[in-house]
Amino acid sequence: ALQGGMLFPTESPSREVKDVSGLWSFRADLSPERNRGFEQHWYRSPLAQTGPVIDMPVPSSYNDITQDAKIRDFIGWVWYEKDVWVPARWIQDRGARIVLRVGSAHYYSVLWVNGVKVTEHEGGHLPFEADISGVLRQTSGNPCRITIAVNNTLTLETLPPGTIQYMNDRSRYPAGYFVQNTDFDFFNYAGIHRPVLLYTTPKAHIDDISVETTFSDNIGKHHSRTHTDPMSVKHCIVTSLTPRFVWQIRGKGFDWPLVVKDFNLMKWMGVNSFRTSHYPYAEEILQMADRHGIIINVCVCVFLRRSFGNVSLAHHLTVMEELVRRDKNHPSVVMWSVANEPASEMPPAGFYFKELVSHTKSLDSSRPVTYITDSNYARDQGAQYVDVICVNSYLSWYHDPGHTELISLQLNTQFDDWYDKYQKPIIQSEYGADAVAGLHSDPPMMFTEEYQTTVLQNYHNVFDQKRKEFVIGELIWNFADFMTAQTITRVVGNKKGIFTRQRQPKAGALLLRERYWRIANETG
Ligand code: GCB
Repeated sequence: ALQGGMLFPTESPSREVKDVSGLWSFRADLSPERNRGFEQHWYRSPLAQTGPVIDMPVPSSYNDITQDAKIRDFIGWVWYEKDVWVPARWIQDRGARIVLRVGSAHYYSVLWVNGVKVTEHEGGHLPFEADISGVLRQTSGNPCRITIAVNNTLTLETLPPGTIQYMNDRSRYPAGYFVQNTDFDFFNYAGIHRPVLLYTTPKAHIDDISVETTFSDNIGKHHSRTHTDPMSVKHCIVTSLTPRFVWQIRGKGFDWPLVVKDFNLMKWMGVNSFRTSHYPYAEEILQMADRHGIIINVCVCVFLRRSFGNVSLAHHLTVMEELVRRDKNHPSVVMWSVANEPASEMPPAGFYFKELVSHTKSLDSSRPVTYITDSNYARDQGAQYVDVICVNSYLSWYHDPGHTELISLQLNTQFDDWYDKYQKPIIQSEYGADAVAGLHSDPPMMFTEEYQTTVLQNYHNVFDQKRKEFVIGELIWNFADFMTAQTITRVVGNKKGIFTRQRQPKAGALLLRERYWRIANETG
């Protein structure tokens, strides 16, 4: 079990917060073993003394900041460093506890203060912190030097998982050549993605709070029910979509203008819900959702394609603990999702999801738990344990490309199969088609705006029938285009957005806008 709470740092008469984000010094460890930084103890002295450094903004992914493809595609340890002034009164006040907190860094992080290691953390999207009062008071002087080493390597034991593949054919690859393989399609952006804060609390302080709300109506505004009747979720998610907070230049770095723009776009469209599809979003985004009455399905991880071993299960349980600890008090959070598109037809998946779902319920018995499946209903091993069945499908895209006339039949079959087997409410958690903005054809062809809207329209016709029965929600994939790894199936990224990466609407956005407002008016 986790030690202590993870309250969002907020200023108060007894607590101060100092944001030390901004410009940091940076170096990628390009040595063949990626281990020179640790061998040469780069944390012991200022980073500029052990080699060249460049400017790196925090928060931001480092990948798109420079003109160097080696940095864009880097796998391994990168080193960040910043000198910060800690207010003298914090040091002198022996009753003050001084904490260093990182909102998130992808994926594995080690932190030093004045050369002394203060913590390490595994996991790319949740906060971690260390009490540095002792170190600051022992190590002499100001300013204080913060060093953070971050490693983005993904293995079968990480969430999301990946594999490192060494290419040993010397006639085709130089010695030591390796690639990072992943099963997910978003670019593996890396670095310090959310603000770095110093904050104080008194030594005697409240460490954690659990808000418990009772459920008094069927609208789904209340997040924290004492028991969960899955069917009571009905009507709470009607129209929704999946934003991806991945923008140009800053990658996955937290960015207020983008967050506010995206909420404005969601309100303009009449969206009442979104899904943090593949990893936990920043707490600031959850706070925005609380304030604007938009509900969220929070997901912890994506694409468990091959690893259902004990090591990954143990880590997955820990990440669920970190997620629930961080997000349990947000009224906007209505459901926990433990995974996206796992290989849930593999035999070990049954045990894995039984453990994962029951553990999550033991952490929070008030919210439904789900995972998102793209498996066949007959082979899926985990749906028996979830409260709501969430299905992704890409009819007339990855199957029967070009044949939108098949959507109606195939989608009806999809829903009926799942419902006949489980009698549980169903959410269409992804559907859509790539559209390169500005590409047109009539009759529609794949990759044009017309094709995307035709796919959506065909799905919507079925949703409108099934909504009267057991389909309780629909989430378009995707809110906006986003960057992916370079592959032959992606044209400078995934273009299934209804907005471009620059947040301009394609025809699909207007179609959905009309639909969401109409449904909102119909259902009040
Ligand atoms: C999915 C995944 C999502 C992909 C999408 C696609 O099922 O959940 O991460 O981006 O399909 O476009 O292929």
